[in-house]
Amino acid sequence: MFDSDSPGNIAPLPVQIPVDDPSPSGKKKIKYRKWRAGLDERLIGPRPKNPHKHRTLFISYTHLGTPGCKAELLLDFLRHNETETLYLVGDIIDGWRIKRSWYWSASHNAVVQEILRKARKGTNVVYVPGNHDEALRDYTGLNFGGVDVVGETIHETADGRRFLIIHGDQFDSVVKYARWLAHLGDRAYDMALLANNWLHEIRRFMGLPYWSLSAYLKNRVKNAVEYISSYEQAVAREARERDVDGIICGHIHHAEIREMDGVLYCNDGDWVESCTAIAEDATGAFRILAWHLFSWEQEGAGDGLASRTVANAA
Ligand SMILES: [Mn+2]
Repeated sequence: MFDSDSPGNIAPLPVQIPVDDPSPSGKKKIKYRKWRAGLDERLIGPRPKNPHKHRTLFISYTHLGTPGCKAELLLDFLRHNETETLYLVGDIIDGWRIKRSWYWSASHNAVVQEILRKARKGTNVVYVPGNHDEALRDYTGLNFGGVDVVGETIHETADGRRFLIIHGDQFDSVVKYARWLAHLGDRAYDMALLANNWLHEIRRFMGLPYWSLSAYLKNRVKNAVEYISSYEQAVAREARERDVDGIICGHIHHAEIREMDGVLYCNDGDWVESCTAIAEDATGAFRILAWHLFSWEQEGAGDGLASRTVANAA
């Protein structure tokens, strides 16, 4: 009855419905090769047998989509550290950059895949957007591939303390009141890094020792230290007003765990320069983890977690 030769048969669909590839291995193999192109075998090979276990991990400022992102170190870190809950505390993907130029590589892809894998394997992944990925703030309350997007949230530690999880640009008057200025700063810093490379080449040609323009410029920012401390004070004030035990934020690329007037200020740093995260253990204690070296470079250097353990303060 459904014989294709029968009269009155309906015309074939104009679009070809894809059928299963008879030799999936071939195409998949090429796709897989493309996906892992340029990645070190050790980043995609067998998984570590004894990953570090945490109750909660907090990371921010990974800036996926920019060449500055230390995606390979981040991938190595994610593979070697398991957690019940993973908070992505903003600036995970750089949306400002997407508008100008887009940088994406196999390692950036692998980081996203690894985070989604964690979500699939039972990790509770919570994404708190920041100012660079502010477009995601329109999607709070939604869940993408097991990742919950929230505007801000409260995290309860193992020992019952309550922490406000927020990216932190809300406390930064520069970003809040003069966005163009922040954009300018972002671009100026890129230019400085680029100029730094040229300058280095010229100086080397002239037989002069290495001198970092970007480091020099950074040091010239007279109020940088003052800025950080006033930022921290603003965050701590907010914590007291909200009646929480502390705040965990990111935004200023400066990892810190510090008690400030009865509240605990925690900043999980960044994955552009310092490669840091904040970890909560089973007792509710926080510490800063630094993953400056790849796991295979860490042998003989302790457990690889160059960290500052912080007692259950506050
Ligand atoms: Mn930020």
